[in-house]
Amino acid sequence: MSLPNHFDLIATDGTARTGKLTTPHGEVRTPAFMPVGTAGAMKGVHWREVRDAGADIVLGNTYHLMLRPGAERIAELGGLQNFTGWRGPMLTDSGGFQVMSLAQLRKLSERAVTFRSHIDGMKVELSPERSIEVQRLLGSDIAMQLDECVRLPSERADIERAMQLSSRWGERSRRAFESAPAGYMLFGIAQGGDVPELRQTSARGLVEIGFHGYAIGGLAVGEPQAVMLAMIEEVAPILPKDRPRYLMGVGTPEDILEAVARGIDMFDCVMPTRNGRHGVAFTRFGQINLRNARHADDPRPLDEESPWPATRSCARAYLHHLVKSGETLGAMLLSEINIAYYQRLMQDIRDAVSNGTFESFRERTRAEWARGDI
Ligand code: PRF
Repeated sequence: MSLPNHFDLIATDGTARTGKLTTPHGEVRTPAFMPVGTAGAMKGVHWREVRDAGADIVLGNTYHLMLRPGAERIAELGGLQNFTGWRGPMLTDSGGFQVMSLAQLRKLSERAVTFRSHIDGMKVELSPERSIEVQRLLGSDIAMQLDECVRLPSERADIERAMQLSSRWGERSRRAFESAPAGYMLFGIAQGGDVPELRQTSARGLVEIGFHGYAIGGLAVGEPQAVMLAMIEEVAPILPKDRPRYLMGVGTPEDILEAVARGIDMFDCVMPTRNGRHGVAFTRFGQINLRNARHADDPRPLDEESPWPATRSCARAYLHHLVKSGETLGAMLLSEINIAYYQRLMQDIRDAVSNGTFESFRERTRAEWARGDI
């Protein structure tokens, strides 16, 4: 039986789309970028700034939150929104990414993945059913199915086995989600590595099961950008046009622009905050490494035309100084500046799709990035 649809497609421009996803905690304008707050916190950035920057939705993580502080505890404290103070929509990842990223700490079986906690070494079992239960305890607006993400390059046989396991786990996740209250959503995740045929099989299987939305996983895991884009082109046409499509863990501003051009609606990535902590700013002129000595005497802001106060007003020399001295504020300002840059990019993308000018926007933006910092 097909699930209710909470996504409204507002406009399309070629294959690019803009729309609105309605969740129990508010609306999400798409294409959307979801900043990552893995353990219920955006690293170095207050929710206020995340909201002011224009983010409608943020991401949390099942694996991390179930270990600490624990899903049952968060449920007793009124769910993630009450617990963290972020009042808007939240999407939680299922733990499927940790199957890859914590490969040394886990055992995989048909039934479940068993982790050795990276915190205290305790054994924790995560089955598709437990992942859904945890995500429901967290009060997540959008839950993700448990899947197995594999690194690339990998042998075709390993990619196929993981894809098929992910399909079966998708079915179990869907069954476990049946009793969820109205308005809450479950997304399936397509796997299949860099093999077009496996990507298609995976996507068809998910559509057959039926989800509120569809994610593409297992990309941006070591393959060249051209391969990632080719895989999106295999999967997107198979997915129902009226449902949201989410490319997991992507990416650079350029990846996002190219994926939107191929019909993707949602993204998440640690890049704005992680690169910010490492002294790198995202700007209209590409990435700028503030550690570089050339900024030491530069009184200019990163971008004097930016609407974001820190981007427009902080001297590059000051940011350089903060980063070089290891001041916490340097990481905070750059993380905030980067989140604001990503959100501004998404707003510009949405406007361009609405106005039917996405192609010229894409060309202009790429030319600006290519020109570089001057
Ligand atoms: N699966 C899950 N989360 C993810 C991924 C995936 O494949 C990726 C891949 N880029 C990021 N996050 N569950």
